Amino acid sequence: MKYDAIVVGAGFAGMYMLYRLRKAGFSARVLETADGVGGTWYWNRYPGARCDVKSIDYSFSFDDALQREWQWSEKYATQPEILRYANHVADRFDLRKDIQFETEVQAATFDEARKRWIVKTTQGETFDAQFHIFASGCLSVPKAIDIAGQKDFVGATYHTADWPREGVDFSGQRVAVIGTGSSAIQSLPIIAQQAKRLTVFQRTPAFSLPAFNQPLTDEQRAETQRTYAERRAQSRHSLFGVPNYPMEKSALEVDANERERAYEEGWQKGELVGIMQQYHDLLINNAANETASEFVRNKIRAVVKDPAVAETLCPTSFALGTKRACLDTGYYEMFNEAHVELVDLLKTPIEKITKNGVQTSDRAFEFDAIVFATGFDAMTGAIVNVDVRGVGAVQLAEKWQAGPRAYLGLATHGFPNLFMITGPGSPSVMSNMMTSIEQHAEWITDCLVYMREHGHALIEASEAAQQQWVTHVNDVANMTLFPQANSWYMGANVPGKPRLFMPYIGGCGVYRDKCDEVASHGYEGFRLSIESAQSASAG
Ligand code: FAD
Ligand code: N01
Repeated sequence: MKYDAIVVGAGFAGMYMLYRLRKAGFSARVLETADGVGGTWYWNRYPGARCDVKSIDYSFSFDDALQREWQWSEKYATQPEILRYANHVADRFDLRKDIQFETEVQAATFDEARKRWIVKTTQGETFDAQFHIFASGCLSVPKAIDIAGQKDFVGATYHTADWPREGVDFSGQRVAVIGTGSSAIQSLPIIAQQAKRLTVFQRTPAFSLPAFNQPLTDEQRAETQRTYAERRAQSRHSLFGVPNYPMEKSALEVDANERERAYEEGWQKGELVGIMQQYHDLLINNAANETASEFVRNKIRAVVKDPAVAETLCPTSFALGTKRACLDTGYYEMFNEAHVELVDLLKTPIEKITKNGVQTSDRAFEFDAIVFATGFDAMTGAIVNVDVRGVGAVQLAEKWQAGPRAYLGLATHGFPNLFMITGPGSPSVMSNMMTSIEQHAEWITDCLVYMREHGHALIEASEAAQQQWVTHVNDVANMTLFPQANSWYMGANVPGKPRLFMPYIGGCGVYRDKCDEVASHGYEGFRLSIESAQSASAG
């Protein structure tokens, strides 16, 4: 079957990519493993799953009517509400007719003679397309569980990123949760309400801030509608894809009382950027950051009644914000409940999972259920999972063995006519992903239109431009505290994965300007060729 473009994935990125391609007159097929749209929000159905960017920002901005007709019910929408939104978008723009569900892309090979991508699925189908576009997600491949004995356990096991559709009732059960990242921190307080006994296995404590989630009032909704255009414009030109707060001062140029007042104001906002955008040097200066980190630690100490448990929950091995912070509702309060226990794996590591539970270096635990909240093979996992072969049949996974290399995070040398949405080297996971997804899908579509108008059949990132961009991405990261943390941004959560800071931290606005400049200079840094490709015709 021939198309202009094959798009891998029907999350928000794949859906919007399809919308733009169709609007520009390209034929496209979206291939999706799941049996529905929504990506992240299709798979992550664990109790308590919500967005941590305000719903009014974590939504599409491209269609004013869509923006006006969809009313979010809460400051941070739940997973079911976001999944309903994804389905609404699919229906509203009649996207499903070009999405093929229950279809997993297994291999994509660039046919050099025909200048086309041959895409094969696990189900045995083959597609033929001029362009191959990854919209396969940055957090869509759960990290392989690296704890021995998982198969020996006779009770039930769950992964937060592959949660049963029908939900799970933990009432009366002895439950273990392994991991204390965002997925765990959102789900634990709800699991605690059901479980007879809950044991939290923590290796590295996370910084978590209160969401202060609440229903949106009619007045708030009206205000959002009144200011939406301006708000969206600010987001597009911001640091993190949401409107910036002004950051005029250094944390070190004010006295402790003023800092305390500023951090408290940031804390009360109930937002990831609330504290981090009080001062301009919190992500670049360890001493400045330490003032904010200690503020949050003191908040933990004030809530958790047992001082030893509180200290165990206080992160000290990385700076606030350099591993993705979490937003919670009642996480630290939960540790004051008698049936909740915290196990510090830094003191007593897990040796293995046993028939009846978990064996640490000093104790055997028995459980009815184990929840793995152990995270993802982030940013590159879904791309290298596909056997992608470019010029000279070189495999992308092999080429990226020492870490991903991409020009603007959009394309990679040696793989012509292949694009990535929110790929490594773009703001991606450092931003409100909706802002970044829209920007990439629009840029890619404009590029394809340009190629069509100028008779170009091929586009490929040049090695020199890619090298320059990769160096710039690293240079900017190295100006910050991010590389000091063992985070999934660095690939540090997956054993054997190369360590380098994968997203671009220069800011969404700066990055957008760079992408626009590249386009306005005739796609500078890309090699465009007029060699003819076989024309695509659907069917
Ligand atoms: P995804 O939503 O991950 O969709 C990718 C799709 O590709 C999936 O459906 C997958 O099945 C499919 N796919 C992958 N490989 C293949 C293949 N080989 N063949 C066929 N199909 C394939 N970001 C924010 O900005 N704000 C938030 O509040 C936020 N909350 C999050 C909460 C959770 C629990 C998680 C895990 C992530 C969150 N994120 C958040 C990040 C989130 O992933 C993005 O916001 C966004 O949903 C990504 O959309 P996407 O379409 O790029 O990828
Ligand atoms: O995954 P994580 P996540 N033994 O990697 C631990 C987005 N998201 O699914 O840090 C013991 O953050 C690991 O410990 P350590 C958001 O971008 C958003 O929670 O490696 N423990 C860590 O504690 C987020 O950042 C929301 O020492 C092991 C945890 O498991 C990203 O997705 C909600 C272990 C994994 O934490 C990923 O979040 C959910 C082992 N062998 C997700 N292996 C929102 O709130 C891993 N761990 C919107």
